Amino acid sequence: NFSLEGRTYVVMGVANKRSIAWGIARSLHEAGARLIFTYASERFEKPVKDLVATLEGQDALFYECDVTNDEAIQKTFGDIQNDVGVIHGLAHCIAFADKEDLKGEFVDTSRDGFLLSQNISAYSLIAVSRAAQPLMTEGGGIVTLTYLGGERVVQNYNVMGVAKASLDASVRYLANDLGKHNIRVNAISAGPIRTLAAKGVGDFNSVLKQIEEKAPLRRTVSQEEVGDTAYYLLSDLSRGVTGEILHVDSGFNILG
Ligand code: 0WD
Repeated sequence: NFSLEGRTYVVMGVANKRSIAWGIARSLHEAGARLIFTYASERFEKPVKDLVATLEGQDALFYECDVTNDEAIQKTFGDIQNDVGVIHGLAHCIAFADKEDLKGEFVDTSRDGFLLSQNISAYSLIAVSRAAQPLMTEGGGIVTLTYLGGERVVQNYNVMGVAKASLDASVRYLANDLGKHNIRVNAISAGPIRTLAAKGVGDFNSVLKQIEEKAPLRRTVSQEEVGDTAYYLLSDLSRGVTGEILHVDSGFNILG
């Protein structure tokens, strides 16, 4: 029985209905999970609540959590602990880089731009994993979202590629630390999907077109497909899997 009935998952990073986090939320909801949503600032409170209201029978909870702020992270997970006690997993769907650093040459990356992208896109996974661990007393799963640009050079992805490389390595070290608590840590390497965050990447349309022309499946992937893979990684279906980077990209990564 791989239902998520009776389980609670934190979903971080729903900005709007196109967000990958929203695809994950819907898959977990359909599997019967109770959901907790966090958003970066008050600005997202109403849009996220309005979206979640469309999930039938979902008794969700909401918290503001800016992942650049350690106190905010502590407070959020402290509040979650008071309100629900145990959680069974977490989906970290958060990244940010300055638009200026997502075009032109990587060699021009500024120190501030580099540190900002590392802070929000990679360090945040470490910080939220540490805060979530005490609430995951029954074991569980942590999933983050990465991209091929962390493994090889993808035009314009630049500073975010290096942040994703750092995120991928963090997944392995976290998996090693948290395994003894029966907590598994994995990443989904998603193919390009049109979202708010993707808008910041220079010439994103040609990235999508390349997938349609060359990927083994000759099509791009959807938020739902990433969502169902997150369901797999957060459920007992994947109970032997940790420290893994699973590509949901129509097979594009296998091409030379
Ligand atoms: O093609 C794509 N779209 C791909 C995205 C391909 C492969 C991976 N990804 C990754 C992204 O790099 C990111 O890690 O998926 C993750 C989710 O990105 P998305 O769904 O493409 O983009 P978007 O809908 O813009 O969500 C990004 C979230 C937003 O959610 P909230 O509700 O929190 O606003 O990241 C959030 C951003 O605001 N975010 C932050 N959240 C908390 N604290 C922060 C912050 N400081 N900064 C950005």
